[in-house]
Amino acid sequence: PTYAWIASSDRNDTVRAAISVLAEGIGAMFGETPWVSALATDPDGETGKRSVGPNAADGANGADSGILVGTFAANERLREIFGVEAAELGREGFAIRTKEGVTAIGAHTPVGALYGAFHLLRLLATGADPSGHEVFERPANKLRMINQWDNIDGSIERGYAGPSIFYRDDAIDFEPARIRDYARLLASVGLNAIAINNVNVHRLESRFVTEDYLPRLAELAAIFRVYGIKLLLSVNFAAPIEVGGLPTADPLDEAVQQWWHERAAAIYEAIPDFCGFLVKADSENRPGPFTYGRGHAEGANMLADALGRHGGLVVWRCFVYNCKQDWRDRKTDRARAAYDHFMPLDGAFRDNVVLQIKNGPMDFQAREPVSPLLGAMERTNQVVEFQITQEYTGQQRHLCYLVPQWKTVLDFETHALGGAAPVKRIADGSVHGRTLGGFAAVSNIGADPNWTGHPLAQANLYGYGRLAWNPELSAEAIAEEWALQTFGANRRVADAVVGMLMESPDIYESYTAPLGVGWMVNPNHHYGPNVDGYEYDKWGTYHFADRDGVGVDRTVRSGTGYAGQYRGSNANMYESLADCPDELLLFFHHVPYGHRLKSGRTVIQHIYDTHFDGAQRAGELAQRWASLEGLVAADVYDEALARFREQAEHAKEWRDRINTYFYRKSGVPDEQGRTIY
Ligand code: GCW
Repeated sequence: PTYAWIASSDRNDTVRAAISVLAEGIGAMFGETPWVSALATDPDGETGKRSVGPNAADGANGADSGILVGTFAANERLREIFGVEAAELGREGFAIRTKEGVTAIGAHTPVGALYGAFHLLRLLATGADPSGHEVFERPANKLRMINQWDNIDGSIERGYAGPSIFYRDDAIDFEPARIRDYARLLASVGLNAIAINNVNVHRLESRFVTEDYLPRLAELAAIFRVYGIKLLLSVNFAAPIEVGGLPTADPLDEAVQQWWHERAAAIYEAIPDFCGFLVKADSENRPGPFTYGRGHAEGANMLADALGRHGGLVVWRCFVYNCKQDWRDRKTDRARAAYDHFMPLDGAFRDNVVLQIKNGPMDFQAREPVSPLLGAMERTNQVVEFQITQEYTGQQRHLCYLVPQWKTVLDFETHALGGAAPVKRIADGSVHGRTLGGFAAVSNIGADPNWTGHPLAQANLYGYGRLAWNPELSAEAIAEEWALQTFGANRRVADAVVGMLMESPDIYESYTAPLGVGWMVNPNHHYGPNVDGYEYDKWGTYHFADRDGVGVDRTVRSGTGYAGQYRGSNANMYESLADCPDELLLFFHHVPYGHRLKSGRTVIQHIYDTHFDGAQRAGELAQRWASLEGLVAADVYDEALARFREQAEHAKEWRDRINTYFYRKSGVPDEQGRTIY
């Protein structure tokens, strides 16, 4: 289709952003940029005659088709087109309808219109019939957050795509245009909140809550605001001491409370729509309320009271565990920790506190069970936390499309309230009638020109946003949307890319740690194989492999009791050696190498087979990508090819190290006699 014009009666930066998104997008797709009505472009709104606005939308100029976009309040024509149907859209939803050449995008708020604009582009890029758009959408989740683990020195904790776009050399230092592009990118998939600094809050970042930094942070907030994205800050629980000079950070101390109240007031003075604080407390050596003999609820509520009067939130992370576990202690289990710490506090948190719970009980491994804390608490707001950055899944040098993993988590039936309670319904708040909930995820972007290092890793950020908006979308549909929008309407490229994305998590899992046992990476940086890297480390995260068997006994009967944290049939399924799914076997059970899986293979043969197979398929990924030479832009092609080649080589190293380790431990030869060193 060609769109001759775009019109709106809104005089608002966000609707203006929607219009430029449409104009640019349509220009890029169809080679002809529509004429934008002056009313819609003039920042002062004093335009008068040149405006076509709603009149053009009446279809007065016959053959010319165009787009009418904006809020119902400002556009009478949109009210007429959608009428009572608009009532269902909520604050961030939108409707799109094409009739007689006019495509109407209507919403109750400017950001709804912006989401609608991006959706129209998505429809056009994915080949929807342009003459018959009829869409009503609203997001499933209220909070759709991204977390930056960026530090003020410009580094990014677990960042694999270059330095930070926000900071440089111990200063907040950014190019507004790049930040605007990021805001637009996040809004294009409907994300609406960003925590702008690492949850490990270091010395200078602890001062972000002071006047030293608030003016610059306000500039960032202003850029994001246009795209409907609100700012959060990660804060240091000990800031009253480290920044405020107080002798304590005890949440029940009045001077401490007063200090946070003053900080909150100053923040809201600078950033009136500030979203809130993100807090990692009493976790991995970060300070927290435990120091003062207080609990998480007392800590979180104190901050919640400071922010609450301004409408702010406290997002409190549940990644709390003993990182100094003694290897002789077979009862302490990191997997149990989040549940053990937080379940007893259900109902103790203020309404403006949200607990942020990692998707699994450990730490973003390629395979983990779903955190049993999700859904367990009935009277506490919860968001599920994913990791888009590929810390344990190949660090954006290996291809690992994470959306299938996230789908598995979201569809997991928790059996809360007796059933029909998958994680996605826990996160959106509907199962327990919570008004606050949603998704959080650690970003995978940096200053690399392509944002994510591996060009195909963009699909993970895209997919995260799409799932946060609508967790019913399939991993494949999301991959296809992304491929068509990224590489253009070339079926051959899209099919190849979708196929590679969809197979990638299985390939990655095949050549890395087997059967859900996890870890087996090099300590600290977490890249590359090291079977015993953490086994004899002080951070002990164990697999207990010896000459007889491997795996962690987390049963109630003879192990750590972790399996008992699940509800109903889930507890029984994981407890039972016979019912535990193969892919999680070693997470829940310690078994001899000769143990037979449901697949019919022994554990040891499974390890050999999957590692040979995974490494081979990793090699094929490189060939499959190579077959697209000339069909995708040369720079993207080259960048990805280099990474696919590295993955292919590195997968062989993984294969050999894992196979060799288990061959030498067990003494059991490969049935097929393949080379194991
Ligand atoms: O995944 C682990 C990382 C840490 C991280 C921590 C967390 C920000 O290895 O780098 O710290 O989790 O989630 O807090």
